[in-house]
Amino acid sequence: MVKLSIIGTGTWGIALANMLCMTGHDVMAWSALPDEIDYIQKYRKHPKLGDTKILEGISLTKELKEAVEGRDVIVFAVPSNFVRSTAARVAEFIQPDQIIVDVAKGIEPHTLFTMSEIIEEEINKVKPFDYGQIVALSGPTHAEEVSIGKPSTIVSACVNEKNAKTVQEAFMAPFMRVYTNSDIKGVELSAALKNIVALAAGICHGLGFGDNATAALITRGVAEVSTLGISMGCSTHTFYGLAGMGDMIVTCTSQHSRNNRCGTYIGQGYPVKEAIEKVGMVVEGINALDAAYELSVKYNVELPIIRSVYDVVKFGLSPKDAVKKIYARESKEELPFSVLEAMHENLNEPKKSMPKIKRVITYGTFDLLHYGHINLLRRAKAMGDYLVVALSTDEFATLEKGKPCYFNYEERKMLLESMRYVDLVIPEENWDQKSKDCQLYQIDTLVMGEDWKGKFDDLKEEGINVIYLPRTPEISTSQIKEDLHN
Ligand code: C2G
Repeated sequence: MVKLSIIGTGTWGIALANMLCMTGHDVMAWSALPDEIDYIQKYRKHPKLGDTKILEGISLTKELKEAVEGRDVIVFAVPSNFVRSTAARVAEFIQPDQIIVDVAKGIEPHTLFTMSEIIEEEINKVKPFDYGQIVALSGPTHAEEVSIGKPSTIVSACVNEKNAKTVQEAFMAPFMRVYTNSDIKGVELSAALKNIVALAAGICHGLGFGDNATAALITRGVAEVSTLGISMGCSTHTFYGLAGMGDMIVTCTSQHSRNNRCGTYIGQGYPVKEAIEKVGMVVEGINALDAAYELSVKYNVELPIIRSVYDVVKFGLSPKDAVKKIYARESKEELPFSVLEAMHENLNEPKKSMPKIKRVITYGTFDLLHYGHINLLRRAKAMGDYLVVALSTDEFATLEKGKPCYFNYEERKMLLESMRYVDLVIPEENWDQKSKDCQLYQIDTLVMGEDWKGKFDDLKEEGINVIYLPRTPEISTSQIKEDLHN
């Protein structure tokens, strides 16, 4: 039995409270609105959950201190734009061993923080709180269905596998299957951006379009979100999983979805403000638009569907014209989305207003990583925006270079990937792969220490900028080995 508190008694908070109570956990609910607590205390119902009974076993409180202290898990079920203020208030009472579960779906404008990043930042202003204590719980789960025990699935995402599993066990139920995923960034990005695609689906619905349009939006919507997510270092699989594709389907095809309903009103011709009022609840897709647009600029990724919704909502573009604009785009391949294709797609159409990403590559063994290597990598990164490091495999280093490594390839790769200068590590298996690599990774500049001066000038004929940088004197891996040996 786990002691959980639900912070925020909206439809989703209450649906989860009911489920957790039903499976035998100790559940307490808190709201920032005291009269919401009074209403629930009196009627044991939620005004927006029909006649679903709120179980007696759920205790209620108006004191945040009581809702946090002594609880194992604190569930943030407030709207995304209240996550920061709520985290700031919770920070005073939270303990380092407690787990915070966020179920709000959104991305903060300007900071571009996900919900878990906001929570981490706010609490760490007051006391040390590890990011691994924060779990994102997200998936294809309409509150209306969960609150009446209809079979559902959801993802428990956290960088700390143990905490992801703790939350997984707590939220498993006869009608709820929970899956863990370590890619919390991808899960939260999907959760926020699918709401915008759902607005688009509603707009098409409002324009009288059919299932073909919905299917197109779901498929291309997932492709857009995954392109952006992969460029941000997330895992492809997340976007084609429950928190990505799953949530996209359930939100784009269901009238339970506020974003879908709001989009439908907009498609029918209602002004945006009126459409939101008619839904009468928070429309997270609207709140996520600024951040989505800023992310597409920051990562130089084109998001046609999301951008169209942005133009309709922010600039008053008519839904019909938005559809015309999308259909007038030049024809394209349906690329299987990976980082390379994503970048390649952007390279094909360098944006007028967006600078082309400059890509740099360098090669090395990088064994016993030392500050001479770091100096090289820092200067190489400064030559562009994206640094690929081709790392000598164990075989190549031993057999071809006669330099057996102390750390093996995986260890040397992990060290390099932990560095903020390095964006991608690929294997260097032979001396002759440089030309192919430069083509494959759209490289503009190859950088090497000057001990290689002149060795790679042939690449200049292929339009590659070849730069040799001064080595850092007095330090080398062989020197380290010698000193240690003596
Ligand atoms: N380097 C440096 N200063 C040092 C030591 C190394 O600038 N004191 C640079 C090297 O010039 C090289 C990079 O750091 O550009 C990686 O060094 P090594 O791991 O020794 O790489 P190396 O064995 O030279 O392999 O195909 C090219 C080879 O893979 C390069």
